[in-house]
Amino acid sequence: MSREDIRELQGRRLHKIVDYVYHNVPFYRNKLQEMDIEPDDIQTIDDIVRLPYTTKQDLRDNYPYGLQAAPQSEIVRVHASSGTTGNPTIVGYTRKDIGVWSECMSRCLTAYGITREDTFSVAYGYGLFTGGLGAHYGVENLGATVVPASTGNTEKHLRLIRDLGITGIACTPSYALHLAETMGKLGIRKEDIKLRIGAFGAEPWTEDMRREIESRLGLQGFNIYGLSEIMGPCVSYECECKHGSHICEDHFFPEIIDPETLQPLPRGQQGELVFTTLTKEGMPLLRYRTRDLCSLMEGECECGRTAVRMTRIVGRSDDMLIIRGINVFPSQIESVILSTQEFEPQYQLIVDRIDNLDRLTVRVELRNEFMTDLLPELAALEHKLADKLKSVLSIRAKVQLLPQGTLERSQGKSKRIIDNRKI
Ligand code: DLL
Repeated sequence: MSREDIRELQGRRLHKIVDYVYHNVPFYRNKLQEMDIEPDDIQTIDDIVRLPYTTKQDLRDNYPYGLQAAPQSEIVRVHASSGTTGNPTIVGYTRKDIGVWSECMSRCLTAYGITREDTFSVAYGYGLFTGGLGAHYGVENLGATVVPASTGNTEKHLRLIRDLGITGIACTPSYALHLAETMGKLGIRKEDIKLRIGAFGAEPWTEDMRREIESRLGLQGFNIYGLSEIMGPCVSYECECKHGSHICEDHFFPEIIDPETLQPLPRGQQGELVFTTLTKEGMPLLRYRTRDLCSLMEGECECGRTAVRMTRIVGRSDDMLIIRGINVFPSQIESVILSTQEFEPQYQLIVDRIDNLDRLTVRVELRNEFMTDLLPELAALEHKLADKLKSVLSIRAKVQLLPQGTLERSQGKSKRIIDNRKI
């Protein structure tokens, strides 16, 4: 489509979605009424700047279904992503939403060069996380053969990659490196496998990592970006030019804003990425602040696609960490520690990458009255905290107990996070 036609389509869809949320989501109706905006005031895509922002806090305040627009009888699936406190963010999808998602995911796969002839392994986690099922439906919709490998069980997965002649794979970039390493241990060479295309995302990665993965697995690696609040994987994807990721902007309208002033920034400037869902029925969102920092790219892409491109994510405007593809907020760890009487509210989080897998170590001070010389008792305490953290974060952390008063007390902002990964 020409840029003009895209903008015209976006304007029409924006008007429709504003009208839809106005009549179906009290949260938005109240906000729009407070701002004195009627759905008919929004006619073109340029009018978007008049609309209110939506934040993760809004989703939390309206947990679980407060922002849902469709009646529950129309919701065919829910996914969830981690919140900054105990409450996850719940996202409901209608059948049409699942159709749009699958279609956009198939678009990504087609851009990478996947066809019906391919056998494609989905090695994102299946479950509440959107990675597994999101990619799965896209592969099926395209008509390629899907192998729902999910995460874990790396050796079995590698044997399947070899024995089934799997040609495409979707997983986090760090898991791709882990696969390469495990291949070495099993004595499988890259000449023994047929992988040719990888769809890597769910966490930040660099050009250096791309080169490393490509050379070790013998494939072409492409970026895939997305977030559960907006849909899941498929919001943007790289084409063969591997120069920025095309946004499915007929469904997800992007803006870049200054995270401090909340003012929209001109094309090309780096800031916080904001999305408005233009067609979603289950939980449509107006101007959702992703907290991801990047910029939108000027100009046409050599591949011929006219959809706007975004650069890689260069950081976050909050303190969220992505560990093994799972979003972790330090505040979640803090509230677990604070709810356990044995520990001081003094902790430090250390993230390392060992054998290409992320490791989280939580260093925490044990209160004097609980200090003991008995190693089994200390080990039991470490286990207890690690179990509690696992139930909240869905990943296992190594807990390291310290005597009370060990960690440096800071005057200003405390340095609680040490991220040793080079990404
Ligand atoms: O990570 C969806 C997804 C699954 C995307 C599989 C790609 C592949 P969430 O768990 O809600 O959803 O996490 C969303 O992950 O706001 C970014 O901070 C980060 N993220 C996702 N993809 C990329 C990427 C899924 N390609 C959050 N590069 C987002 C950098 C990414 N960061």
